[in-house]
Amino acid sequence: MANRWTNDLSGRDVTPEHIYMNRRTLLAGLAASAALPGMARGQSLPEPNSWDDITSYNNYYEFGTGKGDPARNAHRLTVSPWTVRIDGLVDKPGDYAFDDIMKNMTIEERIYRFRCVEAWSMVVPWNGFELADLLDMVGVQGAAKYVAFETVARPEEMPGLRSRVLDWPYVEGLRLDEAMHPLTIMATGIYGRDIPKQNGAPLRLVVPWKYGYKSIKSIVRITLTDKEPPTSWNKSQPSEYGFYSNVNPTVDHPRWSQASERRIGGGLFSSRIDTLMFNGYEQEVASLYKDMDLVKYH
Ligand SMILES: Nc1nc2c(c(=O)[nH]1)N[C@H]1C(S)=C(S)[C@@H](COP(=O)(O)O)O[C@H]1N2
Ligand SMILES: [Mo]
Repeated sequence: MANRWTNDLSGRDVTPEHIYMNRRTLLAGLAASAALPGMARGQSLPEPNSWDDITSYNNYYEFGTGKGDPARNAHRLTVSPWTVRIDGLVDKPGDYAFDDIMKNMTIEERIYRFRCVEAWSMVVPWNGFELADLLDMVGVQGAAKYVAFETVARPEEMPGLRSRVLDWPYVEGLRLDEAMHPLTIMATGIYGRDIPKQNGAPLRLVVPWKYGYKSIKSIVRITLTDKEPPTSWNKSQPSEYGFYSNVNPTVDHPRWSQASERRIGGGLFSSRIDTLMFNGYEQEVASLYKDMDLVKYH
C-alpha cells in the first residue's frame, strides 16, 4: 500500500512530553508499549484522558444504555477464546483465532480524539494494528467495495440484549477505501494494557474521523461485500443516522448541534471545544469524499 501511515512524529508533537512521562510514572507497573505515540501529521491533541474516564464512561448498549452500565456489566463477557470469522469477497475466508491474528500483526500505540455522537469527546491512547494489515492477510478480492462488521451477541452474557433498543447483533460498515485508510485501526489495548471489556474487548474498530458509534466493539465477523452494509444506528433511526457518519460540525444532528463538543474529564468546568471537520483529520481523509455532497451522504 502506497498510502501507509508513517509514525514519523515524536510524542512531543502529540502532548507535552513531561505530562506524558508523568502519566507513565504514575501508571508504573502497567506494560508501557515501546513505541511513542504516533499520529497524523500536523495534529495536536490535549493530553489523553485518564484510565478511569476511558473505562467508566462508555457506550455499549449490549450491557445497558447508561454510561455506567458497561463498566458494571461487561465483566460477564467471555473474551477468551475468541474467534473472528472473515468471509465474503476474500481469498482466504475462515475462522481466525484472535491469538493467531495477534501473532501476525504489529501492535502500535496511537492517540486520537475519539468523538461520540452525543457531542462529547475523549482522547484515548489506543494500542492496535491497521485494519488494512488484517485485510491484506486474508486477501481482498477485486469485486469487494465495502466491509461489514458484526459484534458478538450472547444473551446469557449481555443483559442489554433483552431490550429492543437496537436490533441485535450490532452491525457497522465502511467503504473499502475507508477501511484501508491507515488511520482506521483495530484496537486491542489502551495505555498498553489489554482493552477492557466495556471498551470492546478483545478487538474493536476505531475510525477517528467518524462519530463514535461507527467504532464497533467486540467484533466476531468481518465480511467483504459489494453492497453497502446495514448499520445499527441507521436501521434504528434512518432519518438521523446515515451510513458515513463523518464528524462534521456544519451538519447538525436533527436533535442537537454538532458544532462543539464537551471534553470528558474536566470535572464541573469541563471545557467545550469547537469540533473540527473530520475530527481534525481533514488533511488525511478529505480526499476520500471529494465530489461528494456531505449533507446528503452524512
Ligand atoms: N457493539 C457495540 N459497539 C459500539 C456501541 C454499542 O452500543 N455496541 N456503541 C458505540 C458508541 S455510540 C460509541 S460512542 C462508542 C463508545 O466507545 P467507548 O465506550 O470505548 O468510548 O462505541 C461504539 N461501539
Ligand atoms: Mo456514541
